[in-house]
Amino acid sequence: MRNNQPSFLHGALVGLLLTIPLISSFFLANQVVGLPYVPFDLFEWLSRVLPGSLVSFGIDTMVKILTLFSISVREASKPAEILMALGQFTAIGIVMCALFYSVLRRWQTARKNDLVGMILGGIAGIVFLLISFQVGKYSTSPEISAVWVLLLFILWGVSMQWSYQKLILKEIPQAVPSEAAGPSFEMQQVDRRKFLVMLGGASAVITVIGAGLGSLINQEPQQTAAGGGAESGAIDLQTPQSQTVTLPARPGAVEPVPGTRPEYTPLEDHYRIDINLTPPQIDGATWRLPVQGLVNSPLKLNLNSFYLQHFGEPMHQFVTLACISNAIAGDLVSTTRWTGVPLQRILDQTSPLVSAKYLNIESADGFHESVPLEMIRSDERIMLTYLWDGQPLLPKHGYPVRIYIPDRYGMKQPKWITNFELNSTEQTGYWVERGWDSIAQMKATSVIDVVGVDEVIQRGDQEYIPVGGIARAGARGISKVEVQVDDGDWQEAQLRTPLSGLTWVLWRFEWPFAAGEHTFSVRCYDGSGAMQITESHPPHPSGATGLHEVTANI
Ligand SMILES: Nc1nc2c(c(=O)[nH]1)N[C@H]1C(S)=C(S)[C@@H](COP(=O)(O)O)O[C@H]1N2
Ligand SMILES: [Mo]
Repeated sequence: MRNNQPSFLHGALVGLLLTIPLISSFFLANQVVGLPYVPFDLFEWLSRVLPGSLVSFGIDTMVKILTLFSISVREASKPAEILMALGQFTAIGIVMCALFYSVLRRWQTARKNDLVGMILGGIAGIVFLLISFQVGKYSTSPEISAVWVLLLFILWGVSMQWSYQKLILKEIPQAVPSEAAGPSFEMQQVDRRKFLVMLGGASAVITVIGAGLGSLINQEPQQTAAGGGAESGAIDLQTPQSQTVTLPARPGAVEPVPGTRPEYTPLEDHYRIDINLTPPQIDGATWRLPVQGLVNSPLKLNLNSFYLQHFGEPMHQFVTLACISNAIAGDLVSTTRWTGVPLQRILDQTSPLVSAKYLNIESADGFHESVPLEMIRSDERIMLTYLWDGQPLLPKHGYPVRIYIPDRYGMKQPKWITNFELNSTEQTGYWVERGWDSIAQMKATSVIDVVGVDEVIQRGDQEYIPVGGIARAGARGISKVEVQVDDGDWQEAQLRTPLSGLTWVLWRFEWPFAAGEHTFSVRCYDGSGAMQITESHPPHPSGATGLHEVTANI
């Protein structure tokens, strides 16, 4: 007997056609009113609860694939993660619907009871809602979020079952018993196809509307710097600083070779790395930062604490920040001007108890780190930062405040800080728990940005090709950069005066022209004269090392 029930594969197809508009509806409501974006929440939640080695492996693989295709990791890593998140959620939808159809095929009672799809949708809704609450960075009230998420999932479940009914080939009472079974069955096959096409059409329409409207509206997070109207006094906190930062004048400084990356990264180009698909959205007006734990007088900071200078004059520092996952010549490194107040000034006001040894830091996204108080006491440059490039931190870069710790990779430096707790014990950092270096001191590295084959310099009757790039060693500075061409001697490059002792150094080397194919290598020495590690090692677990080489045909 031919089976008139829809198959596992029909289920998979319907799952696809129903899950995509589900995603787009979540997206639209998220953009318009900030309701939970369930597919993203699932991805973020998994990346937090799965074992660190697995997550690191996933990130590594992604970076490798992007690098293999010469795609900028800085630009593509978030989009790639977003694709993975959407793909993952769609796959779950497909599998669930396919399994559901298999069950319905075998289980007639369920098939006849319309409530089954609703119940399935409801259960999925509850599970995903709990996940969303776990990730929990939404501004809408939990009740409204709950109603919305449950409603959509129930609708999704009901649609699955309804589609199932539509796809059944009905036993039509036969007028002419013998022959009619064939053609009628085929006509119904045509109806089945028509239904699927119609479902596909509806799915496409909802998807396009949701995605289109959603991206048009794109709810921009609140970016005012105000700190609690009542207490604040009438001060315009919107533009606390001039919008443009003046770089230090360095008359006579070595000129960068054209093609070297900008010494000061335009803010919109600053790399971004964090455990979120969408940054936590913190309302600056209601944001409070408790400083508590083993202290005599706990504090509660708000943005006015900084704008009204409760802790004195702000400090400006040009800083090169880098991600520990960055490959030697990778683009997860950028430079801007950080403004904040030394953390020690804040801690002083709390009169810490002698038993307090660590500052444990918590962030809105569940990220956390710990800094020894000893380190904060001995280093004035450790600061609570609220401006980048003279402007309030962008939401993706940690608005309203983040910490700065010299000489450490980004993984030690939380953004979106929501709690400071002084404690006698250290709370192991987020990435440290996941197998990365607990100190995470920045490695000395140097990179060739450009071999200036089109920038030939004529001096006397000798032609030179300028070669340029960066060298950095955290807060230790760079004392020397050397370049080697082919198997020649290492020769000293010229160093451009850096923006500060905390930034990269641009270097320049003029190489006496010789036609043919040549390999250029670079190495650097930090401020204490220690040479960078030349042995190649991948980023995990303490930051990449090795020589950067570029081959050019001249
Ligand atoms: N709250 C929070 N802070 C965080 C992270 C994070 O995931 N969450 N990532 C860290 C890492 S790994 C890096 S490299 C830097 C990157 O800062 P940026 O994105 O502003 O360049 O932020 C750090 N601070
Ligand atoms: Mo990082």
